[in-house]
Amino acid sequence: MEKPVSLFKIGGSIITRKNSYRYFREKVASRIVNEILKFEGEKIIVHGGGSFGHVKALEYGIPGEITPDRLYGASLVHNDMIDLSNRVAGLLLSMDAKPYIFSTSSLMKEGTLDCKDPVAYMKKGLVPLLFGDTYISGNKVLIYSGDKIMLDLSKLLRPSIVVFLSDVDGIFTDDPKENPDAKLLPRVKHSEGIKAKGKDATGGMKLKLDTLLEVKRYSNKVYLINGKFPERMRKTESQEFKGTVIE
Ligand code: ATP
Ligand code: IP8
Repeated sequence: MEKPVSLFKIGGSIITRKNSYRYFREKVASRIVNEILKFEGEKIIVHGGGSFGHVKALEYGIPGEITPDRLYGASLVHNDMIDLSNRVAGLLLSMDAKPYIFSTSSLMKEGTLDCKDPVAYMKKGLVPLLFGDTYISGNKVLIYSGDKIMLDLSKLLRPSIVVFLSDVDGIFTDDPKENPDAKLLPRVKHSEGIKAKGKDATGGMKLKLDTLLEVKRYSNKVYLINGKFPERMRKTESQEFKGTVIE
């Protein structure tokens, strides 16, 4: 019998302080991975960039055409992302899980992410750990976001549950950090009427919402949950669940 597969994206906004370059929130990350490990069956964890990815990507104008300066930026961001991944992997190891980091840029084959190896390693009992990353394609320096990785994995694995963790309670009618009147949407079916400006190097919440809606085509259970309260991941079926269900 096939084991259930769960996919998790730990948003960079929750495990880092997004505006302070390379600030890792170790305690929050630790609580998140601890909750993730309570899920039965096979799992893959993806994490985003936060201040390990977006600060320097924006500073060096990534994505963009190859220039010596931008190549330096790509190298720097890639290295910082490996550092962030190592920190997450360290937490998983300390909890006796078996993380296995795959560098996204090394899995890129002509613009497509080759997920064969991460899936094969998952089937052996390891916990593949992937991350949003810079990569080079043709004459461009590009970014493959953690959200896109989640979509690729969802298409391939048809997971029983897909959880995106971020630093907000879910999807709101508008950015809750900028608009105090924004209302939390417990269910979202389409992006119409939702204001979501993208202000990081990969489009922020705007692109995330489109990706979440696409992920929903490959999994019955797709959620956006606040990573400050990771125990909410186990309450998705209960009345008191707080977060957004993608329908
Ligand atoms: P990263 O991209 O670094 O991995 P992440 O995946 O956690 O981070 P972001 O791309 O930073 O997520 O998106 C989350 C942010 O989106 C929130 O901090 C919030 O301020 C902003 N946002 C904008 N519009 C909305 C909205 N309509 N509902 C909820 N959050 C929104
Ligand atoms: O944070 C992009 O991944 P995301 C990470 O999931 C980088 O959008 C390298 C900026």
